[in-house]
Amino acid sequence: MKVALVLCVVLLGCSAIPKQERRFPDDFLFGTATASYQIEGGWNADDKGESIWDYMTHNHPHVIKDSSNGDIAADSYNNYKRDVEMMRELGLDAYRFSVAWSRILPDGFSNRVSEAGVAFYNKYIDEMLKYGITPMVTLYHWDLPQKLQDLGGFANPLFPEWFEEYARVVYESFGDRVKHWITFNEPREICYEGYGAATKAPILNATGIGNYLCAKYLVLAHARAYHLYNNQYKASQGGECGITISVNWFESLTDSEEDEFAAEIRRQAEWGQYAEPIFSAQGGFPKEFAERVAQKSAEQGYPWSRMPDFTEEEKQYVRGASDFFGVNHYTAYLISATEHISQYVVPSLMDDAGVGSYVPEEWPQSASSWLTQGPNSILKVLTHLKEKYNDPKFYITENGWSSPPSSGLLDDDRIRYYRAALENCLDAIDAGVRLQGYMAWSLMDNFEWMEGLTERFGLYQVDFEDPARPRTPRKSAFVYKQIIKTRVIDHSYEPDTMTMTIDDGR
Ligand code: PNW
Repeated sequence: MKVALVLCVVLLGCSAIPKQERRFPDDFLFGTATASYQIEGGWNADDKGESIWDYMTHNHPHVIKDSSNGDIAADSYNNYKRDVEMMRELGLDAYRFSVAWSRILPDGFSNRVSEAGVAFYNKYIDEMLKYGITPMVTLYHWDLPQKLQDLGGFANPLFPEWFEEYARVVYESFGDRVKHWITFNEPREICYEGYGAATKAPILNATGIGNYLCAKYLVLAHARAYHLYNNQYKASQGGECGITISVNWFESLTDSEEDEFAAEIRRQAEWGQYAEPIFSAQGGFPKEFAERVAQKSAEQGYPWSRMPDFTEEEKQYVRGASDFFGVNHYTAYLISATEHISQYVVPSLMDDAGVGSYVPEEWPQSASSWLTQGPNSILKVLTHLKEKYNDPKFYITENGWSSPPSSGLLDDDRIRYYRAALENCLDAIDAGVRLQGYMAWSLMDNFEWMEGLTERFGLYQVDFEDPARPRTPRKSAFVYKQIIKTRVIDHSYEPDTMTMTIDDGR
């Protein structure tokens, strides 16, 4: 058996195209991603309103590891031309960034639209288009107007209406030039970390309750913004609208049935909650996990499940409401039904899931405690989602690797991570996955949320000590540039200089 397998691999290896020569399609979109609060600064420039990250970092500075904040960040509010110059240096096809809700609508509602806010994004977008770079815009990357948080934020049943009105202003303002829309970035991090824990703003820590309320109204809000685009803008503007979900890989520790089921429960708890209502054939929250939460809620004396159900009408409205599946992928875990189980707060999502997770020591570790390089995890994610959700169109909307601030410009660990991830993208394309693009996180170092400036994800290093926030390319920037230019991953490529140029006259 073993001999046959080895022979098979050898023969396949000979007849298949050598890995080095596999090419990305010409229309594959190579890009980088960023988010408003992490790069822009200008937190109160012109008439911008306060966001939940402004509020939290100003009122509770110690929740951030180094007590830093995004008041200035990489100062893209003033450095936007340099940002676009970096995109040209890399030869990017696309650039994913987010719009700050409170920069466009200072009060959160559409009664007052900020002219200065709209003007800033117009300049940014026009500068990209001037050089043939396709903008991909996220409507919401975590910076809710504080005034809406004061009213309950994502836990308020009216949230979907507020979001729809904000989306309308954004489509009206930029939709003549922006053709790729992402409603939300990472529902899990918004709902679980922000409402069901205290690891992101608004640090509500309403464990096992707030996260599920948020999940329901976020999904409904997404569907509203999707239908609005579809019904009122798509025909004239001709773009597409989807959502980005963080899909880390959760694999069963052993091949026992119990562990397989435990891994499935954890996948449902982490991202199935958001993917299932939108992308599955039957709609609604994932069945087995919802049953678990309902059962635990009953045992705990709640009169209803802590995970609110969708009505049939809501299920219908949400099902199929996305033109593509945006995947943010970073890390992987092995899941067990009986081993490595921690004590969790009751009630909480992690207690509801009730499974153990494990990361083998041999998986390379980044500067972020949660981020390791598991084997072939992007390929496993993409083929799993393709099967489960009937072959949707995909973009990898984020993927990246962190290093400590002291690590400098020679980032071979980041290069290793990117090359492995991109090989997986080619494998996925070979396996028939409809993968249309890849956005590296991130164009440059930025404010890494609760970790402040202590973890760096940039292809470009940013000097946060210097008021001008100068950007310098890391070695990974040159390697990514070479891949984009040749559409091939050459594992032996070494840049012969660390000086950037703009090629192709772009
Ligand atoms: C993403 N996890 O967050 C965000 O979209 C970015 O804004 C962020 O800077 C980047 O990844 C790096 O952290 C994540 O625990 C945070 O698996 C946590 C996880 C995944 C993504």
